[in-house]
Amino acid sequence: MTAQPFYITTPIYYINARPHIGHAYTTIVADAIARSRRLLGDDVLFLTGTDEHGQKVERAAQKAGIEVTAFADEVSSAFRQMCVDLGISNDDFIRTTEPRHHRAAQEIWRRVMAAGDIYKGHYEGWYCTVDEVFVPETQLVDGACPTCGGKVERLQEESYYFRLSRYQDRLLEFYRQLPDFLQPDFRFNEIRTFVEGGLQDLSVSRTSFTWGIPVPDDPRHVMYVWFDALTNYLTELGFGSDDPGASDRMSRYWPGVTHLMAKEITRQHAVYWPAFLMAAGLTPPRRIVAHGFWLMGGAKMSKSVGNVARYQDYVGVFGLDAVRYFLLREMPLGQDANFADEAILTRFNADLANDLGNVISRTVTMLHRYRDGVVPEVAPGTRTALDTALVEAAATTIASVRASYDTFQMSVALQQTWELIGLLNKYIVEREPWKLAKSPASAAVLDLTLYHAADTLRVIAALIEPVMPQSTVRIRAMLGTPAESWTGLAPASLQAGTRLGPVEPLFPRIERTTEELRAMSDTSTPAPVPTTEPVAPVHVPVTAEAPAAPGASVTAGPELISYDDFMKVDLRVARVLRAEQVPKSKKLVKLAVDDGSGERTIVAGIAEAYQPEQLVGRTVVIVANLKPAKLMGIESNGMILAGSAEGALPTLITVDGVPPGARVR
Ligand code: ME8
Repeated sequence: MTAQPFYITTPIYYINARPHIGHAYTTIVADAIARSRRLLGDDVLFLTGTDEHGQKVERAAQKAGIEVTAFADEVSSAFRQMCVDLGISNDDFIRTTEPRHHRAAQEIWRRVMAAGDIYKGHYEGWYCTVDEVFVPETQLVDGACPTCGGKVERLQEESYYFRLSRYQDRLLEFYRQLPDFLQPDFRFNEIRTFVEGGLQDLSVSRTSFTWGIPVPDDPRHVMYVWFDALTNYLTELGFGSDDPGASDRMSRYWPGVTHLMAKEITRQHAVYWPAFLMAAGLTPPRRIVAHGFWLMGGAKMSKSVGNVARYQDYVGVFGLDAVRYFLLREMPLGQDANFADEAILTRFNADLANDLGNVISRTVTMLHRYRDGVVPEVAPGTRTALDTALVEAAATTIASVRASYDTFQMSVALQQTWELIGLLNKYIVEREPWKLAKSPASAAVLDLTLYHAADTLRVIAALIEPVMPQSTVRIRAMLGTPAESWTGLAPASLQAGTRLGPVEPLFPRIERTTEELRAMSDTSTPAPVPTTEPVAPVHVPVTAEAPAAPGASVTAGPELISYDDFMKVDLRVARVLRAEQVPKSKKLVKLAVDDGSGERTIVAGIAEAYQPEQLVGRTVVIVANLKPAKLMGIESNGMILAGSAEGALPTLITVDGVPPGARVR
């Protein structure tokens, strides 16, 4: 089967200021869509770039006291860098100041002119430079721009006009024929209503400044920035060039394009752009997808207003995949969402550290512990209803995630994937592999459980790949499984005998208050170095025994002890002075701790969860009166306490601010 072409674009961003979370969002959404299409075997072309002409940019350069082309180079490169920083898989980055784009914009102008749809006139009216739009007097709100609320200016100049008024019927007919042209539906309805209300001819050139593409044969005029900018989508395909490959590229990728953007520029894309194309004898784009706004403090996050969050700060604190996850999960397509530190922190710790991170470290740790790090064989006919239900849920999730991507509902796709993660967690809790491991008679059920847990994780790793590509690579390294596409993705197909890699913490919990986070993400300060607390660390007794199951029942459980018995255990606060990995041991770390009365050595089984340097300076809790024991030839004097979900890596119990030697009770 030959690959289907799939062309996707972001808006090209104005370079009046640096990129923020809003631009990061659209670019990440486009990236996730592009990646999903590649996983489905499509021939993807993914374009982003910068929109560099117009009065807004010219003024921003003047304000910065920099020559406009140098200003454009500098700010455009910040958007290019954003793509690198965010792991964007764009195939090209276009700048409207490039000669190839000048050629394309002038070519489309000539065609529209030749069709008789551009004529010279005189514009007298209002203009909003922030939005780069002409605002009819009747639409002013208290004398200000109805979109951004900013000041409008009075213009009075000679101008070319595009005969937009001629296109009302053709546009409405086009909309009728493509009922999913603009998503979501309610936005499409707004656009239809706007066009049904009648269209006025559109001013498409300016004479009062020069930072733009000259109008062919009349260089006193520069093209209206939107006429110039929209053409970028064709420039990419070689439109207007004499490149012999251009017509093949045009027929391959046009008109089957998906233009992604936020809602404020749907009119330009769904009304003006199709009309310009019709006038030039070209087919309008196939699809427009309009998402909502990220709000900050209730208002749209905007470069022009200045209430922006820097993506760099959040990537620095949470890591790239976590930011990508948050943005795509938090905003359902078409709706606005609030950008708040609390929400990111909550999602990070709940969805990533607790749900996903835990189930991975649990499963991989148990496979290492109980099956020497090798995926076991499943004996035929041993699957029970519980296993079948998990396999079926994985198959359903694959289908539903694909369907959600088809309609650009990434937030729904992630929700569906997290439901599967929840089911997998339940499956493990129900099976209690740590109990099965204690009885040789349960070996086959344990094999089955570990096999299906690892297999479901393999499916989950594939499903999150478009949004969290780095995490997918890391999960596969732990599972020992190869990259795989979405075309043949199916549950219960993990190869028995696969050797797992070492377990590593994927999303260490972040133990910070939102105030601390706010200070870190303060846009006036440079991006801080990430200092995250590692996830789930364990308690430290190094025994061959599997730890007790969580939530052991009190009635059937161990004997109750008296207060006096409890007080026999001397729990003390200690501070880690030095730490080093015990040679030839995967699990052991040798620690020198200050217990308030002096220094002592403790050997702890936490090497898989912590790097030695992460331990130094930590204030931990130790059992101070444990009989000394020799571990790998080193005498250990005590034990460090940690908690861990069954099968997961340990998290140290820390008591920051309490001095060494203090009693814990
Ligand atoms: O409009 N929430 O460029 P622009 C969500 N050059 N998305 C946001 C956002 C927010 N608060 N702020 C910005 C232009 N965006 C024109 C486009 S295309 C031919 C020309 C994103 O720099 C969103 O994609 O103002 C929005 O549509 C785009 O940035 C606007 O970028």
